[in-house]
Amino acid sequence: MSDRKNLLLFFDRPTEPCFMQKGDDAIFQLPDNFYPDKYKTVSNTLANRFGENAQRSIPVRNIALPDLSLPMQLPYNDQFSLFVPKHRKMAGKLIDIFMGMRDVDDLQSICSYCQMRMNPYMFNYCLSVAILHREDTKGLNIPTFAESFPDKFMDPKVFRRAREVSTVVPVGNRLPINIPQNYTAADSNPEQRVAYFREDIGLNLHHWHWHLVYPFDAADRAIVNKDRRGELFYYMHQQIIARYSTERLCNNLGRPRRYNDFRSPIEEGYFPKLDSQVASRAWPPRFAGSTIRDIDRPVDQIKSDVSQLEIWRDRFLKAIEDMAIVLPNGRTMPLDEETGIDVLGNLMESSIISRNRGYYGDLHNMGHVFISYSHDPDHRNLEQFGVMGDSATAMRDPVFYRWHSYIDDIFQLYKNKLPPYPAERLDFPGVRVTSIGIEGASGANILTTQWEQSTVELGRGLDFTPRGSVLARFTHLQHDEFNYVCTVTNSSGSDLMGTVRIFMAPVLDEGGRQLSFDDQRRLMIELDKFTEQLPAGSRTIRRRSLDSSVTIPYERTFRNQNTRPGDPGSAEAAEFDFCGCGWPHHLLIPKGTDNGYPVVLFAMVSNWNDDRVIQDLVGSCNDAASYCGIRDRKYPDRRAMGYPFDRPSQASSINDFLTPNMAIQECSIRFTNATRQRGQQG
Ligand code: CUO
Repeated sequence: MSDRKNLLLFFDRPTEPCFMQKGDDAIFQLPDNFYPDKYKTVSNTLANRFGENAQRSIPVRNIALPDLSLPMQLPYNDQFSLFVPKHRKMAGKLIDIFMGMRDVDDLQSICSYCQMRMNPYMFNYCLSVAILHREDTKGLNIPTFAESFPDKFMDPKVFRRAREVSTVVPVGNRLPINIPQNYTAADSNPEQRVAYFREDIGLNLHHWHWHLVYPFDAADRAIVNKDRRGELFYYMHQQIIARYSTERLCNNLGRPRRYNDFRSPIEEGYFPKLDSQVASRAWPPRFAGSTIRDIDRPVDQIKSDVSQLEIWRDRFLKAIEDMAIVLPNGRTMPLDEETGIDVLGNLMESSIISRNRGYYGDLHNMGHVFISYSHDPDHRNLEQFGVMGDSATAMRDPVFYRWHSYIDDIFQLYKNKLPPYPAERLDFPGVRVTSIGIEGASGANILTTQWEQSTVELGRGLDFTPRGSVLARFTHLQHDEFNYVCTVTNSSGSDLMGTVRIFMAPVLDEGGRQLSFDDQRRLMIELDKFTEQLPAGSRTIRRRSLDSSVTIPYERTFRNQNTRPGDPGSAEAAEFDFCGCGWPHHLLIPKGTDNGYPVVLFAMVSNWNDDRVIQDLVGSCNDAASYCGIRDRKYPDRRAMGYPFDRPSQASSINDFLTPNMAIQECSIRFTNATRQRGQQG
């Protein structure tokens, strides 16, 4: 049986054929018939040439190949998008093939065959999904996508310099290459003020990883049909919008305007300044004032009219109006209080568990597709899609947030139909939260942020260059770590368990006026959620910002394949692989302002008996569950995601909303325009 760890070698230098060196020391020994035609005549020479230097030669089993014709249809050098229906089908097929391999040896064989022939982006995606979901590969840690395909995350100038460095300078003497900050547009473009957020490498990795953990399509329904998946789609993206809106407010910009009129031009342009190394092409831009147009691209098998989007949208609105959806058999199914949001989320994502794909169509995905082809809707210029077409790059573009604001608005229409939570569904009798506050580096209730520089490894993604580590240094937002301090009184006379829920929201709108409670509620950012014992009497709960249930530690966002804990297969490592999904910790706190940006901090302790989900959590990664769920388990909170702010309320202000088990505190976020190196604490 071959070592399953070898599978990870397929992520190394994705366009170099796998008979060349992979990883630090290995080559795959291929059966003759596995060599692509262009190499067949020299297969012996190649095997000898690359085999000589390799310390480890991995024999590949000669298996009967399954029918690969569908995934093979995607040209090697094209872009790959989960939002394009045809690509989704091809990927679904390839995932099924990978999932269906009898054992690791067979999987390795099929991978070595596919790696040299198939579109590298699609291959990488499908193999990642398979490794995450196969029983015999659980616990293997797929490398961070930014290392395999750094070209999706950074300025292409870096690669030229990286090639130069890796060719000229010996390993060990190489200095990191600087990636400039804010290189995609001039400072005079107001949208540029939040480029640090949109173009953050960790943020885009999180989004890519989220969609990897929640694939749309596979023959094995279990891979797709995860607990409350549709609701999580709504909630994770809702939180993106709340967070981005807050970043904008900190930077003197209005909240994102919904993209809801498909006939009017999109004001914001976006010039990505990214190159695809696989396609040897620059990512196409979208000019300011572009309008989406009917798409007819035979190569991508997409023919769809803008009016189709409007039809689907109207069906969603009708379903929410009626609080019932139409099923394929013509009957209706009510959207109830508990599961309605999940049903809507699945319809909107249009995965295979959508209740009626035929009727509600593909609104969310096709929105991405229409926008990403607006520069070449009929392929007359032979251009590929723009960044909105790829989950690894979509969040770079301002229009992403306008589209998702609209999607979110549709979900909110449904939430608005639900009755406000009555006091008894908010209160926790006997439990009183007497205060919540922040112990920060600069004093009580002050949060502090600045820039930080970190490095990411490029060596694994630099195909056809000399080997060895090449680091790129990039700049991102960072906050100083802090503690939440919450005092709670339990006067019930007996010990209780509570769930502490911590949120934060802006106080003022773009005009400097007090936000209405309904607006503020929609801007609530989840910071943390945890279970706590509440012995009779009073106690002070201290909780570190680092332990947030929405974020994953910095090291996991940018993890290096070589520096992971434990051996693959160990319990420690098993907890690791799902965990690439999670909000990057360095973006936990919005940027704030030089003078201190006012926010309200909110804490609530709810009754754990009403929240808890009984399940065994041993051996699962559960530290970023709020936005990502828990692998193979139920979502670990029975309440609606976003509770208690997921529904409108009759309260006129946040003060008015509070029950005794809640408390608020005005805080401020102070930004210092200085840059420190990672490792220095401010
Ligand atoms: Cu994540 Cu639209 O779903 O990008």
